[in-house]
Amino acid sequence: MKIESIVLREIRLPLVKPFETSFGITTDRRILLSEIQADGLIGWGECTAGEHPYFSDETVDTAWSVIVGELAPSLAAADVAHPGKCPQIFGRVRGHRMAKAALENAVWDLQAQMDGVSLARLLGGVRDVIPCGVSLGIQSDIDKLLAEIEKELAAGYQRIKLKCKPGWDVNVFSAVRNRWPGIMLSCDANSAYRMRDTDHLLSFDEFEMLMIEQPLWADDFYFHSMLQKQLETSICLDESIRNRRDALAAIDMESCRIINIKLGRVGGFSEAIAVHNVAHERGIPVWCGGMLETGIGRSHNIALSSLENFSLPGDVSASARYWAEDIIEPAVTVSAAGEIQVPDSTGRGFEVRMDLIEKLTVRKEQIRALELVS
Ligand code: OSB
Ligand code: MG
Repeated sequence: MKIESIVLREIRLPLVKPFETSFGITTDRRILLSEIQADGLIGWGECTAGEHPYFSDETVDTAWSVIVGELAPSLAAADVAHPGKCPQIFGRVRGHRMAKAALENAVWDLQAQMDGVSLARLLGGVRDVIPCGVSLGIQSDIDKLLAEIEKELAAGYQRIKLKCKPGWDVNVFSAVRNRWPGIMLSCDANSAYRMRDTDHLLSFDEFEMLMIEQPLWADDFYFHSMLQKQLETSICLDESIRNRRDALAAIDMESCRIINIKLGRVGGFSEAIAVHNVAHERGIPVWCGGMLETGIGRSHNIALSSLENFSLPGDVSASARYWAEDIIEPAVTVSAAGEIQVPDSTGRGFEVRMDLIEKLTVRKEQIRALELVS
């Protein structure tokens, strides 16, 4: 494909309710969108970098700078024979995986349209529907959380994940388990604990959760492995897994028994598929994480989740849980069985609401392939 132009935009979108994790509260999102034009078609990407470098070291601003200064010029100058070539095209740039994913995923979206197949099919997906769970942020009190859980279970969600941190953990799990002894439950610490908390973490076992996500340092495998040896509950790694090699190391060291795959965190669809495949070969189930995406990132998450080894409910849920108005049409909805239908129409399977995006845009920059040649 011959890329003609790359448009970057920043949009602002308030969440319908604040989302609190062990590293902070998000109320309004700043979201970087990429729009790549080639052969009369447009592919869309979404950068999952946050407003602050708290989940990862990338932010909307670092991604913007690296895309404009490095990645977009390299992509516009390259002959992109297949979207799987993107990691090689971006290979000189170290790190900045969320920035890379914002472009690579748009190229996959374009390729699916060119081939006249669904994005899910292009990626090798086999599922018609994907199982869904929800990630519930830290609340001001337990009763509020119980009311949230009640609502999400009634909506059909198959798994409840509770954000936790010291002071918002066993007391909360205990209240939830008392009320719902049988639900599929997990927790996510976003690396809020240390090895000195080992005895405390071992006390989580009594709540029979499906997994404990990223209890320790964001860059660690060794101490997670030490912890997993003592813990009955499976550890799931999120932040620690940046690529296929990390997944292999974590699996071989038994640092986790489950892996959360996020497109941005691993640098795009190519690496996400590689992580999926290596986990599949070793019998480690995966699920798709979320980063409070708009419908564009959400549609990419749905396509990814259609791969065979995405056998556990992910954090990909309905648009209305995040946004009063999503920027795609139709918005993402979840059935009473807690499933999202994987679109089988061409490309990502959702229309982009250009009028709304224009209205929400606060910053825009265009990189043209021709300008680079001259
Ligand atoms: O660790 O999974 C995480 C949101 C922001 C940053 C990190 C995480 C999350 C979530 C939200 O858990 C998942 C969602 O999009 O619903
Ligand atoms: Mg997580």
